[in-house]
Parts: sequence; C-alpha cells; structure tokens
Amino acid sequence: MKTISLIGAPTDVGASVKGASMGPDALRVAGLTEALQARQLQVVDRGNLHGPANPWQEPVNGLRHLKEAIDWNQAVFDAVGQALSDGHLPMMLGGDHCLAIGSISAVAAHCRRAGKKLRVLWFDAHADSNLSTISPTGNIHGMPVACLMGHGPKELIGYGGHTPAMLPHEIRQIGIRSVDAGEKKFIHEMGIQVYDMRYIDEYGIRNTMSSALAGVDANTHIHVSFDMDCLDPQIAPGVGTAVLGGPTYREAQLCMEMIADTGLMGSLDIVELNPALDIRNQTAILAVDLIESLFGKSTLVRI
Ligand code: 5AB
Ligand code: MN
Ligand code: MN
Ligand code: MN
Repeated sequence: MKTISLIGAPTDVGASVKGASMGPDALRVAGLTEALQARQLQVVDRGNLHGPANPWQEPVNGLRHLKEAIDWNQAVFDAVGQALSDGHLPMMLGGDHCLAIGSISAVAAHCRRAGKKLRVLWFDAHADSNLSTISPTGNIHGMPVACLMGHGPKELIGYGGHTPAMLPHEIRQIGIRSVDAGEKKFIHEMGIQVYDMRYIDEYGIRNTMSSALAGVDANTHIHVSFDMDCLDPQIAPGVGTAVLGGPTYREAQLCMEMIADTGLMGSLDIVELNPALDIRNQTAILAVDLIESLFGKSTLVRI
C-alpha cells in the first residue's frame, strides 16, 4: 500500500499578499486525509513544519524576506527528503510557491541517488521565473523556477549541495498566462517548454497533457507542483494572485486523470491556497477533489 506523507508548510514569506500560511489547515478541514484514505492510501500527517514568522518587510536588493525563505525551504527540503527516503510519497501543503525550491531540490536529489529521470509538471498562471534583478515585486514565490535552475541567491540554489537542482528539459509549465517581460526572456533563453493558455486554447487540454507527458517511462519520477492560481478564478477564488482565463474544472480534472494514468507521480506540492480570500473553503475543497483524481479517482464510466 502506498503511503503519503503530508507535510504542512504554513508560511507566506514568499508573497506580498497575506494568507497562504493558512493553506495546510484549510486542506485538512476540507477532508484531505479522509479522501486519500478512501482511495486505499495510507496517510501519515506529519503536521506543520516550523519556521520564522513573516516580518512583512519591503524587498532588500530585489528580494523580500530572503532569510526567512531560506529557512523555510531548508525545513521543506529536509522533510521532503526524509519522506522520500522512508519510501513515502511526499505531499507538501503550502504555503506560498517559493517552497517548491526546497521540495523540488529534495526530489531532484532523490532522483539522482535512485538513478531516476525527473519530470516536473508545473501548473500555474505564472511562470515563476523571475530574478531579483528583473522581478517587479521582489516576491520570492515568483522566482522558484529560476532558483531551481541555478539562477538566484546562493543560499536558495544550493540545497543538498547540488546546483542547479533541475535542468530546463526536466520541467513542463502548464496553464501559464501572466508572464513578466524579463521572465519571457529568461524562459526563452533557458529553453523551458511552456504550455501557455493560448496553446491550451488552440490544441486542447488532451494534446497539451500528451505532449507534457511525452517521453516519460517506468524509470521516471513525476513531480507535480500545483499552484492553485493555475485554475480559473471562477472556480478557485481562494488565491493571492488570481488571473482570469485559466483551465475549467473539467480541463483540470483531465490533467489530473492523465497524470494518474501514468502511475508515475512520486511527489506533489499544493501551494498558493489562500483561505482568507476563499469562499466557504471552496478552493480547498476543489483542491482535495483534484488530488483524488491525481490518485486515480476517475469520472470514467466505460470499462
Ligand atoms: B506564484 C509576479 N510575476 O513575480 C511576481 O503565485 C507574480 O507562485 C508571481 O505563481 C506569482 O511577483 C507567484 C508578478
Ligand atoms: Mn506559482
Ligand atoms: Mn501562480
Ligand atoms: Mn500566487
């Protein structure tokens, strides 16, 4: 039986909108553990990690709360690494998206040790590829992809002593529709494969996911980094940086179902859920619903 380790990371140090720190408990209230257990999965809820409080300061040299982000990511790196060495599937409950630096650094280290190929599926409205020199906000939740590729402050690019944690060919970005000018240049230079909303509109979600999953095999570890703002704000209002025009409920479900069909998902981040902006916890409930599909609950009737 597969065991899932739930790792709560209750912080919003990477953002400038407050509230993502309440994400882990909102997911628990929405019934995450029970939903996974109903899928015959064993769940170990490791509770919430501890880290520095959010000092709510302005950016210094283009980076807001760098020290706090370093500490939180170290805690996430350690916890995700521990879960993987225990043979569990880590599910990191954010928290803001800067925490994917620690989470994916740990997953990448695990893949190197195990001789596995890594495929990161990054669902987001945003490209999260900012650098301190080009970011319009200094918010580190807008920088994790760049940091993972070795572009960022030295403390954020060296978890586990390996830089870069991830190479451009190991990631696919899906649902992107808000990209800053500097990010566009970075993505282009790095050669990151982005399935933006225009691509999804033109080719459909099925072709998008087939392409994003192309090349995975039995030796691939799929990591899903799911920023809740990927979804259309009509169905997912509980996020700090909402952008119109995201995937619908059914499109999101098909993404999850196609990932489940591979049987290769080995780790997961659920981030950027902001209960303070949500309506009766509906975005958390939606997250649990999509997670169930990621673990094989299907709407398919035909046999
Ligand atoms: B999220 C913006 N590009 O860098 C920036 O929610 C938004 O993790 C970043 O995707 C959004 O501040 C970060 C304007
Ligand atoms: Mn993000
Ligand atoms: Mn986002
Ligand atoms: Mn956000």
